[in-house]
Order: sequence, then C-alpha cells, then structure tokens
Amino acid sequence: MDRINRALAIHDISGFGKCSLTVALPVISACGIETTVMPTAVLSTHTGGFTGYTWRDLTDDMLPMAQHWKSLEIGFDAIYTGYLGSFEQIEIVKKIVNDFKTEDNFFICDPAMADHGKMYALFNMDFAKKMAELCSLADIIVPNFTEAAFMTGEEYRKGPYTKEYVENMLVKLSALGPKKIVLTGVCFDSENLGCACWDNGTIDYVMMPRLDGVYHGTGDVFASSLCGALMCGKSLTKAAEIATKFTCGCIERTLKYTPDVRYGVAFEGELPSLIKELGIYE
Ligand code: PXL
Repeated sequence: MDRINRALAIHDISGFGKCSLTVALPVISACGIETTVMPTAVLSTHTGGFTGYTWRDLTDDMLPMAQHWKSLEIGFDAIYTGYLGSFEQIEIVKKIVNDFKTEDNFFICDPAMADHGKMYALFNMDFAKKMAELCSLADIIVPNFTEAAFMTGEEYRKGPYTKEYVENMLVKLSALGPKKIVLTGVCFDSENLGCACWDNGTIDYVMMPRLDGVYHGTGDVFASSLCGALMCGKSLTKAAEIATKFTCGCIERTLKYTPDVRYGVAFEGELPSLIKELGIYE
C-alpha cells in the first residue's frame, strides 16, 4: 500500500522562540510530508539570548523510541537532525542513522551549533569535531560558514567572500563525506546573500537581496523547508531556491511584527506561499 513520504525529525523542543521542532514539524508537515518527531530535550526557550531556561533532558528516551518504531516496522524517507545537546546525543543519533538509513532514503544533517564566528552557549570546539563525525554519515549537510569553518579547521571569515574561499570550503566539507552540501550565509558583496549548493562536485549559487535583521531560528526555517522540498522530489538547487525564498519571506514578515530577534521569525503566514511554490495539492 502506498503511503505519503515520512520524515523523522530529531531536535529539541524549545517551547518559546520558534526554532528546532516547533519549526521543523509545521514546516515539513506543510510540505505534505508526514513528520515523526524525536524530541531530544524540552526547554522553556532556546539558549540564544535567553537566560534561566528550563531543560528537561530526554537522552534516555531516544534509543527506546527508535527501538519501538523498529519493532513496528516503521521506516523513514528522510532523517533530519538539527540542534543536539551533547556528545552522547550525537552518538545515539549515529546509531539511529545506522539503524534506519537505507538505499532509498536520505540523512540530512544541520550541524546547528554556531553562528557569526562563535559556538552557541554550552558548546566548545570539541563539540564541532563530534558534529563533523555525524556530518560524515550524512547525505546532505546544511552548515553556515561558522559551522563549516569549525568542522573543517579552516579559518572563519566574515563576508563578503571570494569564490575561492567559498569553493575551497565546499571542497573541505565534501571531504568529510557528504555528497550534497548547502552552505548558507554566502555573500560576494554587501547587497546579496544566499547559499552555495554542492551536488557531487557541481556548484550552484542561489542569491537574493540581503534583508535587515538577524533573527533567531532562520537556520531551522531554512533547513526544514529544504528538507521538505527535497522530500517533494526537488533537485538540490531547486530546493535551496525554494528554502531561500521562504526564509526571506519569513524575515520580511517578521520585520513588520516582531522587534525582538530572539522570538524567531513569523513563518506561519508564509506557509501558503511555500505550498504554492512546491506545487503540491495541485
Ligand atoms: O536554532 C538552533 C537552536 C535550537 N535549539 C536550541 C538552541 C538553538 C540555538 O541557540 O539554543 C535549544
């Protein structure tokens, strides 16, 4: 019997602040994809700029959840991971990927751990090495420049970049193992911003006019819509185009509503445009 495509999203739930699972679940579902979630922790807010947040760790539940799905013969068309809270969680995710990866599905890893030249709160450079191990198992990775530099040991630079710097970074990332890479935060001048797509050695760029405002959670909005678009059968570059447009639309909306960059982006009102762009339900 046919079933609709199914993703497994492995991230924390930050109750407030629109990132990780509170973005992945609605965005991937809107793409017409059934979305199974494995929450790795429940927090009151994300850690980006808030203090005093609660953190209920769910590490001990991760393998039993996966084992239960296995016993029910539940499979996934994609495994999508983002923010992971510890070395131990990365080790567990490696096991889950080994268990559920097949010839026909893909593992997309967003090594969400750093931005703007700095690791997020709670992480150090050893964590970047550990995350590189997970990326080496992935079919597709979605790092920003900070994550890319920290995982490859290359120098982190602020943009604008030269093509040489960007393409060298792609080569170094591909040496970790993934065949496909979407490197975000690419800019060659002060007006445009976008991403570089590496597909088995072929490089494409997707650029849009740069918008003001650096909102929390845009990486998750981008990677979730990229995952959804790929699961709808789009090519890597087309999926990156759809994800870039969607993310820019979300930021434009947010500029009208939310002054606090920690509150995340107003992605909700942009979902109809994403669905239209994907051409599903037509
Ligand atoms: O958006 C990435 C993210 C996800 N989850 C938590 C975070 C962050 C970034 O800071 O703190 C808990």
